[in-house]
Amino acid sequence: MTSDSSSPTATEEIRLLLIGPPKTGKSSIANILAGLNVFPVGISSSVNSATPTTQSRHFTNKKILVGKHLLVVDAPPLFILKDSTSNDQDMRRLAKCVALVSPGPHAIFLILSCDDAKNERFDMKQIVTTVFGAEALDQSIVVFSFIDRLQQKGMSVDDWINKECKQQALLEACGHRYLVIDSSHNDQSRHIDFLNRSLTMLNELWKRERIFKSKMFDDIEQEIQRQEKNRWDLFQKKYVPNFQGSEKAFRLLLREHMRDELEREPIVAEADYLVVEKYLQPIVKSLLQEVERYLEEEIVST
Ligand SMILES: Nc1nc2c(ncn2[C@@H]2O[C@H](COP(=O)(O)OP(=O)(O)OP(=O)(O)O)[C@@H](O)[C@H]2O)c(=O)[nH]1
Ligand SMILES: [Mg+2]
Repeated sequence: MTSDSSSPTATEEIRLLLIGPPKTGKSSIANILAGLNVFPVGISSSVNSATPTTQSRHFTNKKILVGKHLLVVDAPPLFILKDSTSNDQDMRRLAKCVALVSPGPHAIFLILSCDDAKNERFDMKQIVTTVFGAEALDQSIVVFSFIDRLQQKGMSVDDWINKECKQQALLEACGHRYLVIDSSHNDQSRHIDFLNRSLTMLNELWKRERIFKSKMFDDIEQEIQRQEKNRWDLFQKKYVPNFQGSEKAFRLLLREHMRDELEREPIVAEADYLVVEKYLQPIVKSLLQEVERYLEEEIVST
């Protein structure tokens, strides 16, 4: 949740949202992009876990790009919606991530494991379209994790993608943008190639100056701006005297504080939640149908 304090004069940010099925390495990859261990790894995000809703969901890396911040938002797994009692909490977690990445992500990392046949049974293309709209795929990058498992089987990544991977429709819809990683370790020096490729792709998407525009993001952004306005005087008094950058840089700083509050203060999350709830209700319902379909297939195939 905390952000590092260097480079206060950046005026731009790239907002990146990480999504995918459970246990595909989302938080591990978020940590690699953050350059720090800020996202809990290996801790279940399910509703049964002790502190699922208090997990950090965002971090701003200010050192990885010149003149730009990289906001990393680690969404909860999209398919933990196993029963109707979990809906409310799951929606709240999704709502928080929508608010954290407002006014909309420049890019989505869609994280899938090379080692999990279950991934292939979900229609990922349909799921992204359901949650964010079809245009989101234009800004999505597929990330295949667990490539170490392929190496253990003696299979090259290229062979797996060309011959075994069932996500060809998704890859095509994402303009064949994909990355591969063994995210089981967080040694940045061993991820230089992944980081370079990620930043090149993220910059390309950012340069298009296009973020997802949907009614849900428009409404949540309006609500956040309303809350920012309420805090404007207070923030000016608190931060302007020591602030060296432009007004644009100051607005970025203000949003950073808003995001920190959003993670900390349930009351802010509540107001934002009410705004996105009406959009998320049908989305969660539709995801539930997908999970049910998957569970039925699972039973049939076992
Ligand atoms: N072998 C291997 N293990 C990995 C890889 N990436 C992550 N892991 C391990 O898989 C487990 C889950 O990783 P997380 O990063 O917590 O996965 P997640 O997608 O955030 O999990 P949820 O938030 O619960 O859905 C941890 O034990 C990681 O160390 C990988 O590329 N290869
Ligand atoms: Mg996680």
